[in-house]
Order: sequence, then C-alpha cells, then structure tokens
Amino acid sequence: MKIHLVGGFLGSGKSTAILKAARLLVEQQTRVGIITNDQGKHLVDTAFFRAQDFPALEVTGGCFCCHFNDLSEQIEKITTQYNPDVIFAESVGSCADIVATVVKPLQELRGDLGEAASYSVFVDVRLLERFLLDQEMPFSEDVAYIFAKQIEEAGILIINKIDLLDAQRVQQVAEMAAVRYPQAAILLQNSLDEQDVALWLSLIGEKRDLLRLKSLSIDYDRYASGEQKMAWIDKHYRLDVLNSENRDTLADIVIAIAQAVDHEQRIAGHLKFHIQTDGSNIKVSVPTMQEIDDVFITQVRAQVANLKSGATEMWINALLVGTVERLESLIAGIVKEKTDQTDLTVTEMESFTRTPGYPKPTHRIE
Ligand SMILES: Nc1nc2c(ncn2[C@@H]2O[C@H](COP(=O)(O)OP(=O)(O)OP(=O)(O)O)[C@@H](O)[C@H]2O)c(=O)[nH]1
Ligand SMILES: [Mg+2]
Repeated sequence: MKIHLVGGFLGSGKSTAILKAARLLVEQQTRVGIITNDQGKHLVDTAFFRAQDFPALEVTGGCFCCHFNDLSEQIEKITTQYNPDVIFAESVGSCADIVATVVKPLQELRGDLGEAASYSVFVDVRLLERFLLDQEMPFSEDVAYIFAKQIEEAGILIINKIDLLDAQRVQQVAEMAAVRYPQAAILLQNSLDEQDVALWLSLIGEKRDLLRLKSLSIDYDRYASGEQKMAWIDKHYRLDVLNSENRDTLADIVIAIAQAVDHEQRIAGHLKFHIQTDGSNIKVSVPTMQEIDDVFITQVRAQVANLKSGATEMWINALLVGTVERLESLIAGIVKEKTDQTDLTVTEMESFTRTPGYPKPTHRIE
C-alpha cells in the first residue's frame, strides 16, 4: 500500500489532481482510497470524491498535524474497509509544517509505510509568480507566510494551473522556482489534463526517500496569526423542490455569494459549493484568483441546469480570509433575499463556523 500526501494552498488544485489520478489508477485495476481533511464538519471535498464513487474518509475539525491520531485511524479504517493499493491524503490548504508533523511521524510511528509514500505540494502558478517577483499577494503577510512555508518544505512541487498563464511566463516562474527551491523536484502541471496528471502519478509512484525531506524552521506565532485571519463556514441547506421554474434562483444564490465575497474582501482562500439531487450532483469552486466574470456565471448556470429536478441539498464550505460573523451574515442575507423573491424554499439544516485555533501538532519531529 502506498500513501501519497498532497498539500498546498487553498484552491491550488489538490482535489482536482487526486480525482484525475485516482481515475487513471482505477483504469489500471488499482484500488484507490482517499482521505480528506478540513476545518469543518461536512466537507465538500469528501462529498465530491464519494459522488464519483471513490471511497473517501475524512479528518474533520482541523488539520492532519493537530489530529494526527485521527489520520492514523482513518488510514487503518480505509485499509480495513477497502484494502486500497494507493491512498491519497489531502491536507487542509491553510496548513504548513507537514514534513515535521505528518510525514516524519507517519514514517517513524507507522513503520509499515517505509518509503512507499510521497508528499506533493501544489501551488497556483499565478500566485507563485507574484510571490517570486515580490509582487502584492491577494492576502495579508501572515497568510502569505503560510503560503511561503508550504512551498519551502516541498520535496515535490507541483506548479499547477499552467493553462491559466502565458507559456513564457510559466517558464520564467519554473526557472525562478528552480533557483529558489533547489531541494524540490518541480513539475509544471495542468491538472485538468490527463497526460499531465499521469506524469505526476509516475513521479510519485517512483520509490522516493521521504526521509531526506527537512523539517521546516517555522515561527508558530506567525503561522497561527495567518490561520486566524481565516474564517471557516460550513453550511447545509435543504431546497424544496428544485424545478424548471425556480432553478435560476439556485444559480443566482451561488453567483451572488461568489460576487459578494469577491466584492467585499477579494477571494482569498476557497469557497466551495456541493449541490446534490437524487442522481445528480455538482461542485462549484471559487478559489483565490477566480474572476467572477461572464465565463464563470455561464458555467455555474450550465452546471445548475444539468441538475435533476427534485429535493435538493446544498453544502457550502468557505475557508476565507475574513471574519466568521461577516461571512455568515453575507451568506445568510443572500440566501434570504433570493428565496424571498421566489417559490424556492431553502431551509438551513446545519451551520458550523470556526476560526482556526493555535496549531498544536500532536507530534513534531525535527
Ligand atoms: N484551469 C485550471 N483549473 C484548475 C486546475 N487545477 C484545479 N483547477 C480548478 O481550481 C479550482 C480549485 O480546485 P480544487 O482541486 O478544488 O483545489 P484544492 O486545492 O483541492 O482546494 P482546497 O481543498 O479547498 O484547498 C477548481 O475549480 C478546479 O477546477 C488546473 O490545472 N487548471
Ligand atoms: Mg480540495
């Protein structure tokens, strides 16, 4: 059994690449299990993988580092239940110091892993370009500190979303990254492209010595301060009953929330929607750098148009720079305003919010 840990900033493309890789492995008769991780209780990512028929377990309520025993338990559980040949474990995107707190403890405390494991760090090429050129980042310095530390500890660095930047600039970013991060094997990737993901799979499938990864030198006060600039909102709604007349209202809600977050505080983090009806489901993703433009709006409307009519459930996960109170009132206000105008009844089933606490890893190995 192989474990591939996947980290990197919020919205950098981890789940997208894992899903493509998992599909490729299944085509080769390889059994795959996935472990997701986030701050909340009902994770859009878990629902997303399960909706594609992959066994997915989760570590909720915080990161792998601070819930190491939960991660270990989920590895046991997924192994017992599904006997996978390969496990992907995706860590929460606001998490750093994974080598010292997850990779090394996994190796030292769970000797069975041996070298059959890898740790990849994903980064959006457009954010990396800004960072390496010392340009303004779309979030505060403390949050940029987490972004920087994630890359610094990468043994395998996936510079992702290369389809969204001019090829020459991508090349320049790769050259700058090679100089700045000589420890890392760097891969340029478009995770929407099967061939690119196949290359990533073959890189992480090689026998790699994770022990050569160095634990970070990291200031936990700054790390904590970055995490505490973020608010986590986890909401579950039931919609009665989606039909051709009120379908636009659902798309309007999703679009209006994305627009409001963009307008008020720029999108810094990741806002995700998972919408499910009997026999159909969609994920709408609004990561840092996402333009809420006509293309985005048309895509959301097309996705919603493909949902089957009937009783519908919607989960919203937001891990965004901002305060819990503001984000919550913004989402609640939009849902109320949009549904007041139509016959779509939206009932809030559950709401969970939190500001990440001070990170206290279960283990830390220098
Ligand atoms: N154009 C393009 N879009 C991508 C690529 N990789 C991911 N995306 C999109 O980026 C958005 C975020 O992708 P996810 O895979 O959910 O990102 P993530 O890193 O798992 O996000 P978190 O789990 O919230 O940290 C989605 O809309 C993806 O379709 C890529 O290589 N190119
Ligand atoms: Mg994800």
